[in-house]
Amino acid sequence: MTFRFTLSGTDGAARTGAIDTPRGSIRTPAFMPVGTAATVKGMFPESVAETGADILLGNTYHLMLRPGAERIAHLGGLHEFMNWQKPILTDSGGFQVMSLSGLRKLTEEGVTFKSHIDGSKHFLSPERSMEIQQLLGSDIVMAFDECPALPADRDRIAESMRLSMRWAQRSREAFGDRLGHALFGIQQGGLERDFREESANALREIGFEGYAVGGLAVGEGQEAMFGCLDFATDMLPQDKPRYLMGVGKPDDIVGAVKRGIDMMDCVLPSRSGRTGQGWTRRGMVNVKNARHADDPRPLDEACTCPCCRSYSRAYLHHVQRSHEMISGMLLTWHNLHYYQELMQAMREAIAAGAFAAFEADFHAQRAEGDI
Ligand code: PRF
Ligand code: ZN
Repeated sequence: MTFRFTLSGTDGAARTGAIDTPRGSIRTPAFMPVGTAATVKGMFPESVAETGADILLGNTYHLMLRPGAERIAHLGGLHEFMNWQKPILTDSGGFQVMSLSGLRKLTEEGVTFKSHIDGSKHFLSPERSMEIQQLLGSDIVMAFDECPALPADRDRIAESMRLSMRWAQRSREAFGDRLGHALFGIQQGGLERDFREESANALREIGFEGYAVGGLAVGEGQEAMFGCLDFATDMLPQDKPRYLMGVGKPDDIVGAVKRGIDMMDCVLPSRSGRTGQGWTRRGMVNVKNARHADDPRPLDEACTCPCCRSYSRAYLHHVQRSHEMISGMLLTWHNLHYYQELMQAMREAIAAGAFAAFEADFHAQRAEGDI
């Protein structure tokens, strides 16, 4: 069994298809729930699968610190450890070091940093990141990269992108070729067309099984992100999956798919569920709001998830206000279910050549606001 990407339909720049792996098929466009610490918080893995997820995202940074990659390997790998047998994509750690860790020192070799958990000292490099992701048993491994928060000046963006491209080469050499496993390169270059082009050319020259657009959704806003995607995706190979890292809200996702993105991940549906936010066809609903206290209706009457089938807004309001664990559990389930239904609707619309109508309807329903 090998790793294979097959496109089955396109509509404008939007694409639908599937990524086949030995652990199962990933329907694209795909949304990957985030399982940072070997769990999608508040969900059983069986429940995550029931929402329609074909693949999860895991994090090198968190798992190397706790419980440790070697430990997970001895316990049979991440799939076995967390009881998730479908594909797992792991992020490579550099991005999380820059956003989460304490004191850090960046050199050509890699990055030394202090754990955000206990202050202990650690080192990550392209070689060590590839080793950790292999120990975890990741199906889709990300190249080791680095990126500045935006806005940043052009010199800083260029320097960082070129370092990431040298690290991409070292990632490819360290990963080698592993049957059934894939290595994805990550395009950087901020919002600058020339740097995105230089980065894409460097990655294509090295050769990867898939290509991510990194360095977006780091403070630039949706309009600027879409403006960049308008040229950035086109620079990447047509016949390989394209992954937009760390995006996003439902309208970000629709806009990214429209511009040729095949895969995305974001903590939003799970994290915001734990703070009382429910995402529906009509936009975001905060169940904490007093207007829900006596409301016997479900979050979304048209939704078939376990939360909407059996629980009222009044109940969600009560358990959120009381900080009961079931609050985050129910809203996370609903949100992941909504995200997966959105992906399914887009896959069907692209296959039918009806993405423009889908998009118009998506925005019309949101414009109506919450019921
Ligand atoms: N690189 C990596 N992981 C990421 C990003 C990146 O640029 C982003 C940017 N949105 C999220 N996660 N390795
Ligand atoms: Zn629901």
